[in-house]
Amino acid sequence: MSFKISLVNLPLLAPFSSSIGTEPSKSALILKWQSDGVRAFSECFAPGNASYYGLKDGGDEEETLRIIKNQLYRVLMEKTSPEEFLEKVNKKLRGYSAAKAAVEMLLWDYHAKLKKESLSEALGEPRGYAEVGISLGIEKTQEMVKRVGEAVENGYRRVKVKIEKGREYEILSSVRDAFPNVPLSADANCSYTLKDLDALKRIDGFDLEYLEQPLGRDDIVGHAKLSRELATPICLDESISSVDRAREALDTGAARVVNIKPARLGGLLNSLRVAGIVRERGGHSWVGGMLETGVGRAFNVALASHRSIDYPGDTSPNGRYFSKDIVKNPFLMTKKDRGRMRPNPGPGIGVVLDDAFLNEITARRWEVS
Ligand code: OSB
Ligand code: MG
Repeated sequence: MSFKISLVNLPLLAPFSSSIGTEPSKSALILKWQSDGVRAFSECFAPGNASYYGLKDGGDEEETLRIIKNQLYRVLMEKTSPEEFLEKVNKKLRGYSAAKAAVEMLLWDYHAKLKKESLSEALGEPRGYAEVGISLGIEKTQEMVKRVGEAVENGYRRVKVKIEKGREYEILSSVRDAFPNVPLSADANCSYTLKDLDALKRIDGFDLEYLEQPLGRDDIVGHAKLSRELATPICLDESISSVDRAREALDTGAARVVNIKPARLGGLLNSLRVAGIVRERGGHSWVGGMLETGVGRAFNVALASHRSIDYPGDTSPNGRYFSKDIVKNPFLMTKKDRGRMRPNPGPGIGVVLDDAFLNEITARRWEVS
């Protein structure tokens, strides 16, 4: 049995900007667990800038590592189901969703590999493919229009553009003028308040699929009010910090659409629970992303292939983010795939790690015993 964790820093093809800030590169913890002849992998969101991602429940990198090594690893070694794992760790530990998610996903990969099935089979209700959208970071308006055009050309099923306060009308009107029919959404990453209602009403006529997370992450009541004022459906991302919060968002009318991120929800089981709740209530869900490396991306694509998830996600192929990734079998999407991507055939997440490259970009490493 061995358990290794690497902190990696992977250069992005281009810096990624939102209303909160700019990411020059992607950092993540890669978890490698070997047991019973199985090599399981997962990715933990490295929380240097956790508040940006609406994951401010887990401290910094050191604290995340400490939690994984001192608390979660002990429960992992019991090799329980993901469900039992969550029950056990939630009794003793609040928050730390990203750390819990990373260890929970190791268990999914481990059990699927033991049974020699793919992760998407292990999750159940496999559709066989994920529908793929793209998330475009904040750009100068002309550059944004150009990038939307490239995304349409590449067959993406939905284009999401990041907006920021004061530039929402300019960005969206320019994109809509150039592409009147593209399925379009806008992500504000919490940058508005209800005082900005007039500005938000001005973009209500652009026929967006949804407006993602306009208000603060704790403002469920505000989003419910805003939903009553706008024809555009509200999608929540940062606000969806738990299964209960997702139910509250649907039942109060704060959201009709939910962005599901395993790292924010404590893993795949909770992600599926949220998707189920949304489906029962007639809402829509999709799998978001946080610029994951090839390891986290394989989990996201498998999840996005679950039948309960009905909208295209932010699960673009690896090459949209990185010139070289830490896996040898990146996802590809050519024009003839028309915005669909198959999950890996497995076993488990089915990625082949590029150990030499992983080594090259590893800033720190730990071996847990
Ligand atoms: O708000 O959905 C978001 C990236 C990092 C943090 C938050 C978000 C995003 C994205 C990019 O929109 C999604 C992706 O392509 O991985
Ligand atoms: Mg978002």
